[in-house]
Amino acid sequence: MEVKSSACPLDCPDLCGLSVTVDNGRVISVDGDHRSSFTNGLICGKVRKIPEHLYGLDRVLYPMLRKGAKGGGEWERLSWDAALDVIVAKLELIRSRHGAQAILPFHYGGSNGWLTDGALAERFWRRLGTSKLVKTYCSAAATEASRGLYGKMPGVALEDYEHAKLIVLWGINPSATGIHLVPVINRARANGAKLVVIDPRATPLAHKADMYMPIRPGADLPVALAVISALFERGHADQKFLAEYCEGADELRRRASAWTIERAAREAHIDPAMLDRFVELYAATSPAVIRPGYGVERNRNGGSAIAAVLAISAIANKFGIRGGGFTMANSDARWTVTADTAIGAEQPVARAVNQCGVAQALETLREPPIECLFVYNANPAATAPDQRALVEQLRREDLFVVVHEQVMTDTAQLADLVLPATTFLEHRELRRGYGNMRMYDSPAVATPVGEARSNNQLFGELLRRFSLVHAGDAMTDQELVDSTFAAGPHGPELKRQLAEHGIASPANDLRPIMFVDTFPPSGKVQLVPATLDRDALGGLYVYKPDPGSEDFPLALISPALATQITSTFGQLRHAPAELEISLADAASRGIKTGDTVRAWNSTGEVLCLAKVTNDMSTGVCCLPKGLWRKHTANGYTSNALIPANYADLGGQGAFNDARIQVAKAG
Ligand SMILES: Nc1nc2c(c(=O)[nH]1)N[C@H]1C(S)=C(S)[C@@H](COP(=O)(O)OP(=O)(O)OC[C@H]3O[C@@H](n4cnc5c(=O)[nH]c(N)nc54)[C@H](O)[C@@H]3O)O[C@H]1N2
Ligand SMILES: Nc1nc2c(c(=O)[nH]1)N[C@H]1C(S)=C(S)[C@@H](COP(=O)(O)OP(=O)(O)OC[C@H]3O[C@@H](n4cnc5c(=O)[nH]c(N)nc54)[C@H](O)[C@@H]3O)O[C@H]1N2
Ligand SMILES: [Mo]
Repeated sequence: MEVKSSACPLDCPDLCGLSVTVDNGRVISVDGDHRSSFTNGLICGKVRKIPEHLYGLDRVLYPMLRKGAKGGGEWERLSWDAALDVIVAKLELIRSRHGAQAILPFHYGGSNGWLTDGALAERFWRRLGTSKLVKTYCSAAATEASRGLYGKMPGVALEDYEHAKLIVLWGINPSATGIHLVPVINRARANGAKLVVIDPRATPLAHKADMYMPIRPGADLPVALAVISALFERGHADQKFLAEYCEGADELRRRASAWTIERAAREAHIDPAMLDRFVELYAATSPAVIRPGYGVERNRNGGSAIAAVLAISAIANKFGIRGGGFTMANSDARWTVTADTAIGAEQPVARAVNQCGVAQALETLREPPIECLFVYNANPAATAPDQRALVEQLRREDLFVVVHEQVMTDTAQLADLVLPATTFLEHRELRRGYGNMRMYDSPAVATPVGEARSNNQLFGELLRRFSLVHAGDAMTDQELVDSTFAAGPHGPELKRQLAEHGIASPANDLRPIMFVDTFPPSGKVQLVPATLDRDALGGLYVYKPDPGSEDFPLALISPALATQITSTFGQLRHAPAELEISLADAASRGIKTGDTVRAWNSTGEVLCLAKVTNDMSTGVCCLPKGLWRKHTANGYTSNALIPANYADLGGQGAFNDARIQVAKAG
């Protein structure tokens, strides 16, 4: 037995250092390590159980070619050589007929590591000249909004929440999605901090909060604007700070002025007296920190809502003190190196395809049509909107679907060709955090299962077979890591820290104080940035009312499960899906816990079990993201109820904006 160091590159803000016990190349157990004081030995239950993912029955072991009908489950085992021959022949044929734009790579953050996400795959697609996937699953609206207001400015370090006297969790559920913040919040509360939670669902921390606002999904914008307006009207705005560090304060004040506390509270279905108390509590307390989560961005108003929430800290000037301000995932503000240098190829002009509209793109794009979908680091059949339409497209005989995967996901099951992928314990990975601001370089610690190959092995081979390797290209993982660190001004320093300590920190302070140690790169906060004002669908800070109708009155949200990372590890879940519904909505429909219910709208239909719970506000239902098709009675999940609509900024998927009806299944 040996104990080896690794780090978790899954899509989670916390980035845990891991200590892995390995026997003869096989992972026996995984535990947290203590290289980072933030994660400090604590890891989640899902990664602790990762041997079940590595060595389970669903693991893809060999390249497999479809026999019989799509999705029929019959496969022919191929050698890697034969599988690569199939890919080359097929891509060459499509390219000769239509050009490379008829090929669409589909990928997201299955692994957030730079060697897996980007690197040789990205170089291959760029040099081949395929259509380009626009990544809009997550943080697209939030990134546009935070960049627009503050530029690449680091926010409050999660460690520093310990110093806050008021913590506002706005559409975020750290008990599931970033567990290391929970003990920090607990310590702050032991020191007298107040906790406010704004969420349509009573999360574990909402139950403990001093103030809990069960907001209507998509109504964050009016609430934030009402807070802004009240801060101005009541003399809580810091005029000196606004004059010195902000532009657009008068214009924001004007746009917010339509939203009184009463009007916003009515729109958001919350208690106006509580919202009023929140304004006074926020104005009176320092340090006060706001942590907006991804619940805020995934609706028609999401970009404007994030912008308005982030503006609140500036209006009242909660900066200038440790633990005061806000935190968004602004990781690339912190690292002076990027994956771009390792990619080493410019993005050519290419047709852009929004990943949240992939079903529609497959259905409607012509000149050229998409004839190959090449999937890796993602499971779109379970994670993209409009699942019914996407599954139909994936079944198309004239669409060649390649899936490079660790396990037989819903997407892999519909593929023409499945290729076995290594996990992060079986390949080297380089990863920086987007919450916990650390970096790890973790070597492979286990022997790959079956014939699994890493993304760089696969795409390196494709680069060679398509004669797309240029002289001097970084090809091996070592060369890719070296070229990453050779580029940035602090690359050598990061490399030195990794070599000496196995962990690296950003060049600037790990825990900067906003507007003391870090400032917006342009010098000023743009409260009504011209770029966003131009780009925001429907206008920046303009509220689009609730899309609920008599036929489809219930808002459907699909937040994260504690037991999975989106759909990752879903093969290990045996429990059927449960649609959470409020007491009032269940009673009026005669629904009890354990009943099979039908949830539907004009996009799709789901048959699953009901769970009646006090945790859901009236008018809101929840069916978590990442469930697999096997978890419901009719093979469709919440994504079948989510139309391919976008938020107002960034082409962000509006996952939490669906409206549905629910009835007891007859
Ligand atoms: N265990 C686990 N951890 C994860 C993930 C996972 O799947 N499982 N996923 C990772 C990824 S990819 C991401 S992006 C992050 C996401 O992490 P979070 O930001 O926590 O996102 P969600 O869980 O989607 O939603 C957070 C909360 O927003 C609420 N919400 C929904 N709609 C609205 C709304 O309109 N307004 C407000 N105010 N709240 C709303 C939900 O009820 C939920 O409690 O977590 C990462 N960490
Ligand atoms: N209903 C609903 N759907 C949502 C959301 C929502 O709020 N509601 N939120 C969205 C969000 S926040 C996100 S981030 C997306 C995530 O959606 P996806 O990007 O599809 O992420 P996962 O479901 O985690 O699937 C990642 C897959 O990549 C594979 N993988 C991991 N590492 C590697 C590797 O090294 N190589 C290869 N080839 N494969 C690998 C894993 O086995 C896994 O099957 O889902 C979105 N979908
Ligand atoms: Mo995400």
